[in-house]
Amino acid sequence: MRFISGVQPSGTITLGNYIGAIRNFVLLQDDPKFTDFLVFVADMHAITVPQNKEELRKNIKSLVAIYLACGLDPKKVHIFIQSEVPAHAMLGWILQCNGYIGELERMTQYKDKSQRHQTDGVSVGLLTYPSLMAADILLYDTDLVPVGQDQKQHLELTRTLAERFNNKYGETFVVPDAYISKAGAKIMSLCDPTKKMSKSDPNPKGYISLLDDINVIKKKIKSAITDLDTKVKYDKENKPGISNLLTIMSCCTNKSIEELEEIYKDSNYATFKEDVANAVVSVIEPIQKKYYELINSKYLDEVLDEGKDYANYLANKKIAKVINKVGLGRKTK
Ligand code: AQP
Repeated sequence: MRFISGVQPSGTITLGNYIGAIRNFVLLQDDPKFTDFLVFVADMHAITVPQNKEELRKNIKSLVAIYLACGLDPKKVHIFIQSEVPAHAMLGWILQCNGYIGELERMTQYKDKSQRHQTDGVSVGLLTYPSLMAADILLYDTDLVPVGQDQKQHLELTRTLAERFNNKYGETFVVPDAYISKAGAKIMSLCDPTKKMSKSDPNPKGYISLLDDINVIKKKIKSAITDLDTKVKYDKENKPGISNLLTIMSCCTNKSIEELEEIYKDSNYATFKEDVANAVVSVIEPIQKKYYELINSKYLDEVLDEGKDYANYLANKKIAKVINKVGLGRKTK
């Protein structure tokens, strides 16, 4: 079974990206059911909203170093940059031509992001992004795609597009399932716990970046928005801030929410937040140490060159089949 997933280099990777995505990649790379494992840097997705060229390049490289620092092992995983495999863009276009505007307009992420980018203009790419995401997955005949809760809707659309294409042109794509981790799949903003934690949040207090200074991380957690009550209790509706911190702590300590509620039943918020901060730091500190050892090494390019060759090999085989099915260009064998 083949695994593929990616993260956008649209900022510095957050604790949300780590808990919802990268941590699962690291766990799954050792799962014997995956005989082939690919993880990419989704740089073409990042340009759906305005990016500074220098920042983007920096974030691409930084994400590769973060992947490795978090524990992805290039002996088990092929790591590549999406824009270095042109078949993603080509299949993205073909899928766009088989999708409907209404389907794309319904996507929650499009609605959220188009609101946020009203002033600098909403790109067409922001709307059609899910068809490129579908291409990222369908090119590789993947059965299982690990996604956070927030990406579930996009995966549903991928399934719809795959089924539609298969019905129209004959069996071509594997229809993938979502793999959603049970605990802490969705981490919320520290400033507004009703919104997800996002690396492109204009307010840096809302997210914890994996590269934030340790003292900054502690400060952000201590000033996280909570309610006026004093009880450390999981109640997503009435206590979203505390529930978010409980989720974060559960993910960082591998203790269940119930265990944590029991431990902190007589504690005040300040003590609890202090412990959450320490738990987060204990996860992030070793990642930062490895990251700074790697970020300027030639090893990153070696890893990316191998990944690029392998991904192009697989993707080119698939896109050739798709081209023939659709009737584009000249028939190839
Ligand atoms: N807050 C989150 N909690 C859990 N999982 C999350 N993911 C993102 N935010 C959270 C998961 O991270 C993976 C990669 O995400 P992405 O970078 O491709 O896109 P995104 O979901 O749009 O992430 P961001 O951080 O919110 O980026 P921006 O700000 O650029 O939009 C996905 O599997 C996602 O589920």
